[in-house]
Amino acid sequence: MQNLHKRLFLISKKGFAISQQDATSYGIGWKYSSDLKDIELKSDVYEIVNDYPGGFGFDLGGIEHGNTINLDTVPFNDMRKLMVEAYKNGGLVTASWHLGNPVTGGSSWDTSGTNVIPQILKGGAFHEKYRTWVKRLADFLKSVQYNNEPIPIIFRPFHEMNGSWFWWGGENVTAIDYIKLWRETVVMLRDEYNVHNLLYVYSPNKLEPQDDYMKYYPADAYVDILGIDIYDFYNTEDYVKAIKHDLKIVKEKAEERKKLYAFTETGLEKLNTENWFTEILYPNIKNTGIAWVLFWRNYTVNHFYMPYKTQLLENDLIKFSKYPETLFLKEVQQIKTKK
Ligand code: BMA
Repeated sequence: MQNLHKRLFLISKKGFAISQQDATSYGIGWKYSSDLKDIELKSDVYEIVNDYPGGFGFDLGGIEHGNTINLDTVPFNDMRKLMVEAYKNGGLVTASWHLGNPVTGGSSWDTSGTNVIPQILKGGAFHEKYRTWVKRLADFLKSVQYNNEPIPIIFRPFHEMNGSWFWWGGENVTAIDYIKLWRETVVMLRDEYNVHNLLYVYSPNKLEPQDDYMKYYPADAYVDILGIDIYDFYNTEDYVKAIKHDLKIVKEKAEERKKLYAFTETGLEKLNTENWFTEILYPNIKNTGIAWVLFWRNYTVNHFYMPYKTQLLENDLIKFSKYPETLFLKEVQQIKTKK
């Protein structure tokens, strides 16, 4: 883990790793298949810039149920291979966890079960169930191995907790309960289930005027990296303002603690704004000190965040990829620590 941490530090000094959720799992018009022998890893980004993203995001939602595929239909067996490939090739591996609601049995977005957290913490009626869920998560995380060692993974659970769309956030919880859930989960993973291949990321959503970035912060001992998720909802002014304002706070809070920080999710769905990468995003993230920026997934022509061949921003992505700070895989893999 120290090695990954050092690499992230070195990356943040050079620029930021351009990353994408499910970059190699699927894209527009294709899906990874383990049946195809010797298939080169595919990625929409690769088709355009002749290089893979420097970071690869995955989502573990569904592992808690013992499912064989995640909530976005990626088989966990494929995910494991793709994570190992990413690591072998010198890329970063990040994982979010859109876990279900343990009390109602619904999804992450099911906020109908009131006060879920106290019921799954120690002493709660659903605690044993939650323990089983964390055990399944732990088993998977430990099973992602290269040379018989679990690979280092940047883990970003319970994200966007300042919003109220997930059962673990906003109006559905108290900050105290959220913090307890985070800490209990970390302790369970680390001390009970022996998971030692994670760096933990705290990642609120874009700050609303009343929001305090630190409100749900579980404490320095339970967090390795600070982050934030901000999307452009076709409101450039608002997006740019939020990036400037929020990243400044993230940077400040991280630097006070000597921690790394990142732009943990962003994007413009359908990429319908000319020169979005070079003119809107880049000027606002250059020189900020973030270690990576993660674009969301390329699922369908109505839900994608990186250009694919012939898409409007194809050339803009090429231009963006040539900037010194935008680190794709070939650059990220050169950044090594001395052993
Ligand atoms: C959301 C959307 C959903 C998806 C979820 C988890 O932002 O992309 O379609 O299920 O992330 O990946």
